[in-house]
Amino acid sequence: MSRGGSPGIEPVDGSGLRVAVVAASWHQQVMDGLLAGALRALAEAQVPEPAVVRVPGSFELPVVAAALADQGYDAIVALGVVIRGGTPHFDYVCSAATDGLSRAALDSGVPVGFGLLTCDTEEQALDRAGLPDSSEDKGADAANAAILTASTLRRVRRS
Ligand code: DLZ
Repeated sequence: MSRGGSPGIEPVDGSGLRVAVVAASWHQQVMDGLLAGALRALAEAQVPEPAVVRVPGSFELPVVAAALADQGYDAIVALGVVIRGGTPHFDYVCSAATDGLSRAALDSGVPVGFGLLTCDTEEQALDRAGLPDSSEDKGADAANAAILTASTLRRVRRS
């Protein structure tokens, strides 16, 4: 997949932000890469001690993201991977997770970084997981987007 159009987000100063990461557990190798990438990006942005909460599958991401948003976090990073398996499950899980994460962000006003990979094959997901041989690091991208948006919202709400 091309990175064409990606804004190349610069890390922001996250030292004053409370951030929580919610991560699904299906497809362990991919999830290990996504979670490590997100935590690396948060550390580079000086975010102090991000909370990490695991859920079983991507379907469970929204309800926990919404609960974390209600607990006063400034930004949530949601991580998961759904692999198309020739069953309708793929479409149901993807749309439930996507719609639910969007709703959690809009209802709470807390930005949710969208680190949900929806791929045809595990190889595609591994290539985006921020592992040594990957071409993309979607966990880091989601973390950077979440803290950049939290910082933008602070500025907008002060103006
Ligand atoms: C059921 C299911 C399937 C088929 N595939 C995935 C997947 O690829 N990635 C993922 O994160 N979760 C999957 N799940 C599990 C659902 O997200 C959910 O955990 C279960 O349906 C239980 O609610």
